[in-house]
Amino acid sequence: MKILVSDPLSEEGLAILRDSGIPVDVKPGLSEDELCAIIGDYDGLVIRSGTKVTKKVIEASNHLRVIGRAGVGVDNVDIPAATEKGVLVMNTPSANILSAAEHTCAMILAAARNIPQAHESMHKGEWKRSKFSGIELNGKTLGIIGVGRVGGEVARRLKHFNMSLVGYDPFLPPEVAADIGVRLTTLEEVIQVADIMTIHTPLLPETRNMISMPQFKMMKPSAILVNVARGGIVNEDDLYTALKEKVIAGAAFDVWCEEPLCENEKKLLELENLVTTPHLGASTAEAQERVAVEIAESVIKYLRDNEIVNAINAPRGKLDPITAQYLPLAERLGMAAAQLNGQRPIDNLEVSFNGELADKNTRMLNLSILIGIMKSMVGQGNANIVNVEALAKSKGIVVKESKNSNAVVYDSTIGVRIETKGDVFDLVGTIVAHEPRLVGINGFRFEIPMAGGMLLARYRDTPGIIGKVGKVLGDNGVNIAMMSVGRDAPMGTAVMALSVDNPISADVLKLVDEASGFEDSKYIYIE
Ligand code: 9EZ
Repeated sequence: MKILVSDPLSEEGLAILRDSGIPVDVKPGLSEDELCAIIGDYDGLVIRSGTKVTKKVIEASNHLRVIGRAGVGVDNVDIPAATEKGVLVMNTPSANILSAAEHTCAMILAAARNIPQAHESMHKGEWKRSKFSGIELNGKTLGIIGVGRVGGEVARRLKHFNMSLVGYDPFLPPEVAADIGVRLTTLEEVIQVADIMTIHTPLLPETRNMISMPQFKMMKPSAILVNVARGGIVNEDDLYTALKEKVIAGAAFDVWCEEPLCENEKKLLELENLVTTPHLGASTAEAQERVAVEIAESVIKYLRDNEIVNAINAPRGKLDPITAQYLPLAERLGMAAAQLNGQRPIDNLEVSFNGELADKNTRMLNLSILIGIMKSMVGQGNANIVNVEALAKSKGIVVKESKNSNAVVYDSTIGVRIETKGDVFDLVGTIVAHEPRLVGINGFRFEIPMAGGMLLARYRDTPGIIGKVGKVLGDNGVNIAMMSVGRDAPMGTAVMALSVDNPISADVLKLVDEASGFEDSKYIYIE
């Protein structure tokens, strides 16, 4: 296993990578072709904003498992290409929060007191005091659009300048807003009442151009608009007009649609009521150290323990501990069902969650079942949490899920039923003593560990069968670890499940079938 760091990364982050024991190469400044030429050697890639991880780079990789971006924005990574290839993309969404909040405060004060303009004038040898007279924050209203982690920290800080805080956020619980002293109201009211209006939303289809001319016209003519969030939330042509025509008094911007600015955006720099910085929100010693440390820790966790934190292209959220226990079972049931089915196309896939699992979020369990199924199909060995949904879809596999809170016998069971032309494999599994076990197939009940080699067979229940099976396997060097049988009635149809320590070849399986009268036997192997 090997990690490539292809952008400058703070020493504290590099130290964590090196301390993991995984070899680390630091090679900043590679061209796309140079990166393509070496990426095949690496399992992890750590970047900041400099490295462009294009589709070409991702396709040139062969055992790359994770791309870690030290920072927030991942526009330098081709996420769909990474997802298709099963490469996890991680970032560090929280490491910049305080730097972004402090920069927002700095920009607000800079704009309120005309500090950059006065500074520039001083440097020209001037002494102009009335021209740069400003406004106090004391007693003014701060409008916060997006009262998330950054917006909340801005609120906490500017409260101490004796500002009144109003905010708009469709996701913030009212009690959290009350706790930080923000009065939540409509977007329209925030726009109308703010003396200073600051934006802290992501850039999304619904927030792009959220502030355009109609909103500028609703703002106070004395208002100052601040954007340290993302370029594009404010329409830049309308910003130009609003500042030029004094529809609002001023603006302070750290972020732009195109960075560095394109020719069309440069007209904004002629406006004397605009204060601006070149995307410096996260540019502090502390934030850069924090992003490096956080990404190093997350990348190592994933490479070493498969634990996913802050992923862009995998399910997010904390996994409930009971659900987590059942993940290996889910994957093994998928593997077993797919191996029994062979390489035939799957016409129908039904999964069921019974007992206490029925009340859980089962998304990760469904994905694990799919991973098990896909991994058992030829050429799909790279199926993982990142790409399995897309892979399954490409094979026309759609999961039909059912849930039933009333479990019998076990606390919880998972059912995986695969239907193929004329055949059904309906497996039921559970966890006993922390161990995944198969407890049923096509209505027959038994109990056998799901690990390693397994022999499953249907036969007529008659005396002596178990002995015959044992003898043939023993004669052929196959050691039986465990056996369990189930049947519909004495002397009826029976099912035998064996756990074996040695692989059973097709030839040996044929001998077993002949000796015991097995009607339908299958050897499968659970990794
Ligand atoms: C906040 C938002 C949109 C917003 C959207 C999302 C976290 N977040 N915040 C304020 N996904 C409009 C106004």
